[in-house]
Amino acid sequence: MTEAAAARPVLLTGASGTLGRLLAERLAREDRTLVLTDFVEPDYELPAGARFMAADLADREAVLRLGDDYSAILHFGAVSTERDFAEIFGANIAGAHNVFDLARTARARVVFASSNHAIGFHRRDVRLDEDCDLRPDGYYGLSKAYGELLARLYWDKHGLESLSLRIGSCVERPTELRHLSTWLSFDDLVRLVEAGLTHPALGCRIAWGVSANSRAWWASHDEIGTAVRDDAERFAGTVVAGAAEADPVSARYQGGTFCASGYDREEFSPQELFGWRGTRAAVSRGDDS
Ligand code: 15L
Repeated sequence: MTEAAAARPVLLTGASGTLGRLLAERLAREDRTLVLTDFVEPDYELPAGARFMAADLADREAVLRLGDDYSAILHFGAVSTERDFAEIFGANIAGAHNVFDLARTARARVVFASSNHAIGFHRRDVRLDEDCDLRPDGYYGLSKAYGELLARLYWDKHGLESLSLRIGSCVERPTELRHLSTWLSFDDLVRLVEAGLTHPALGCRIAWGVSANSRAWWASHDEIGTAVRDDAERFAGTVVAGAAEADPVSARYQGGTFCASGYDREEFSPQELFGWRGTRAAVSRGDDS
């Protein structure tokens, strides 16, 4: 980013949520102006120099009225759990579209809070790279997959830079077994977002939003994703099994309870979506077993 671009404000959507508050407080700096937005007023004191503008992300006019003078948009506003499609559609799908259009107008880069639920139907015994297949585990995960693809479209067609962070479980400390694999510490979240704001050549990238957990299911290759430091393992003695372990579907897949919500298949879904992949790899190795 040029110096002039760095001096333009940073817009944070979802500023009244838990992660929004954390980011507002931790990213505030003398040389950075934060504009915070949400449909409800923040219930905390705004950091020095920050200002708040209310907007419902589903309301296109309201989003476009937020102005067009931003160097970056941190898009953390969304319905953050599984809900019916209409609710997810407004805030997360129409909302992401509105926010990416605002970014286009502003020529701002986007740091998009994606989620592990975009890939939740991969089995827990499979270790994934960033370029794994999208396997959403509900309408919420589907909306995050949509956001990642929107980022890719706007890069290919409009040159809009973005970082999609596929966030695991961003909580103060791990409390359940699944978190030993999926935990993202608050400090690591701030590191990842700060890297998204300051990286000189962001391009269009996806990074796992997960700490350096010994039991992680996700292998980070991206230089931003590998900058995390914490490890959930130090909490291993204090976590409990949790709801995700009590149900066979939740316990089998990475998305946990989100996978079990509304699940009515008789059998488990197969790990392989494209059977020929295995066949082709075996043939090219000259392996006919
Ligand atoms: C998410 O994306 C959700 O927003 C959060 O509520 C947690 O469920 C988290 O994923 C998780 O997978 O633990």
